[in-house]
Amino acid sequence: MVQKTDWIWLNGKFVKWEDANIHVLSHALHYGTSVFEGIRCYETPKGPMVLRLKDHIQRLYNSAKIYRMELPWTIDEYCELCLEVIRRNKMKACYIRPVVYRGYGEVGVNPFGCPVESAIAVWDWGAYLGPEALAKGVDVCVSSWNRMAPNTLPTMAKCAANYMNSQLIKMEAILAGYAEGIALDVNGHVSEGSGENLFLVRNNIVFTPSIANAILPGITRDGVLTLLEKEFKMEVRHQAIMREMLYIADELFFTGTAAEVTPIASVDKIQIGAGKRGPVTEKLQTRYLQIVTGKAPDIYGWLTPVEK
Ligand code: PPE
Repeated sequence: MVQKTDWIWLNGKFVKWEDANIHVLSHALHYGTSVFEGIRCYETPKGPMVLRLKDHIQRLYNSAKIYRMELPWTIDEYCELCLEVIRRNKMKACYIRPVVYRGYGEVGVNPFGCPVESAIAVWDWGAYLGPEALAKGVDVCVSSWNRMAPNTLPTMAKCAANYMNSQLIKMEAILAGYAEGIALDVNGHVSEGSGENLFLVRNNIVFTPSIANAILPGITRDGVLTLLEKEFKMEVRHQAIMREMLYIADELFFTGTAAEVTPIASVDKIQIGAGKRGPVTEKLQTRYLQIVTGKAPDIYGWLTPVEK
């Protein structure tokens, strides 16, 4: 169970964790009318720092815009609210979950009669794919489920409804004994994990599915691309990736706010490279974690201090 914290921000007020409730006839519950973010706050030598706060809130606002939901707060005001939730709960490090949804109003598919509401919660969240995943890598499968086809559910919106597809991928993987599943897109090209973007290294070239391969445009993906291109001077190709490229990769890894940089040891029981964290993955993971935890200078301006 999620470890409770004291306060949740709900529609303009701070309420006790146990009082942060909504009506069972809320539109979001019946029709998936909700967009959200997942953000990490790291403990650093200069106090708690939120990673890529404005980029996440910008994506939240983009998701809301796609679904015609209007918010009364500016992006800067909403960022400040996230920081205030962390302060009130006195968190040193945490996961931040802002959610924007249609609440209680009318019933029926038409969402326009339901109010746009929002909540921000924080909690402690450790390694996403298990405690040993970051060092040892995870065993994954290719899912029998595809990611959404274009013109169905927009994958650039981080909408709750998309995560029904993620849940099918995740449940199938778990029940088959894997840590995670990789979904292909509707054309059979590699897309992403149920909650992570994917990278592949082969002959010193990095490959990652393009935005058109039904992925969420990950903010960790963006950060990792910066490090690979600017610092490691590696060639990166955003392209359609064949399933079999996974099997013959030298290295494979997931990226995500929750997953950070997680190596993949095998796919469909085929060992990837040496079957453990590869050299590029290790270097990247180390550099990424050093920046986000404030052990290396924040040269890209990724961190926002929580304390005023
Ligand atoms: N794809 C999907 C489908 C996804 O859910 C995430 C984040 C990513 C890619 C990576 O995006 P980014 O976090 O911006 O680098 N998944 C979030 C939620 C996971 C959950 O179980 O909840 C996360 O990592 O916070």
